[in-house]
Amino acid sequence: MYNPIMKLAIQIPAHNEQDCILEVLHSIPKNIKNIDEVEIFVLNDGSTDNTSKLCKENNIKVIDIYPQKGLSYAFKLGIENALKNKADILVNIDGDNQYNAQDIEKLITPILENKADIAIGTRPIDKISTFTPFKKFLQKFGSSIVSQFIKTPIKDATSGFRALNRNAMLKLNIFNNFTYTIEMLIQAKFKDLSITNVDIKTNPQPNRKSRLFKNNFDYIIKQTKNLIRFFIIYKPCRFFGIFSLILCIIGLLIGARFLYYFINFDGNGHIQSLILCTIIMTLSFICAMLAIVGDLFSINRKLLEDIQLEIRQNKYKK
Ligand SMILES: Nc1nc2c(ncn2[C@@H]2O[C@H](COP(=O)(O)OP(=O)(O)O)[C@@H](O)[C@H]2O)c(=O)[nH]1
Ligand SMILES: [Mg+2]
Repeated sequence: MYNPIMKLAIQIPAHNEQDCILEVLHSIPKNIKNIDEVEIFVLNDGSTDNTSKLCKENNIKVIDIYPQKGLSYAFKLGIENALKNKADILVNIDGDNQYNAQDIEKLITPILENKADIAIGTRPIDKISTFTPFKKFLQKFGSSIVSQFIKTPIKDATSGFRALNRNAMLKLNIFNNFTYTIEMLIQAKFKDLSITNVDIKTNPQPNRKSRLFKNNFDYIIKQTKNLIRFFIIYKPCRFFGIFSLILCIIGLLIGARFLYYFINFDGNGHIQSLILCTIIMTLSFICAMLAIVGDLFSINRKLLEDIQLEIRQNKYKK
């Protein structure tokens, strides 16, 4: 049922995690069922504390990134590293010890059994005492928007505890420069990668400051910007098409108003309606053009992605 040699890569993105990183490293199980080889590496991104030093002292491989390039960049680098080292499965677990590493075995089971390409560790959000009710709401609301967007149930869209098989590693191509979590799910949908949710446990955490978001408001702004951007990138025709249609309807109504007065009241006045109608119809036309151009671009992107996949498959042959 399983491949003879199964290699698991475990990557830990870390930015100033000297207080937690060793705890994470020590909690990773030594033996994992159906896994023959494990490679652990820390993606130390621009840390100004002793994160890198502590890991090296404990004989853990560290990929140092200086200056800081952000979580998405580190994640992408981790995928390249895992592919280069011929890993069959890649697990990402955060360096803040939020996730219980004992669940790695549970997380990778659907991947080992070929039931999914990507497994997302679902936190028991309601039970996390350090999350305020508003943060809990935001997490759930965010996941429901992503689920609707990709028409796949995702219980914890921003979880940093997730596993990918080789197929997903080869196909994913994260390009935003902030966080990979939501983009990865959206790309998975458009690249026919299957996703499953796996319930996992979290560790009790001190009330630490997030390395990614300043506060809830910052979280909302950044994630909303990201979602709009993904909508434009992955569904340009629908995004600009909706705008074009709305503007067209408004323009037609204003135009009809002008015509009504023009025909019934000797054609005097209401020239402002005509000007407004022209402006709105022009904007509608521009949006329609953007929808078409965006659609052509996305076809182009798909072709480039096919080429990239073939290059990667050759470069990282097992
Ligand atoms: N490589 C890299 N990792 C980061 C960066 N910012 C945060 N991280 C790591 O990403 C993980 C998630 O960050 P965290 O602060 O726990 O975010 P939160 O759980 O959303 O509050 C942790 O392991 C951080 O150390 C960054 O800029 N680069
Ligand atoms: Mg965290």
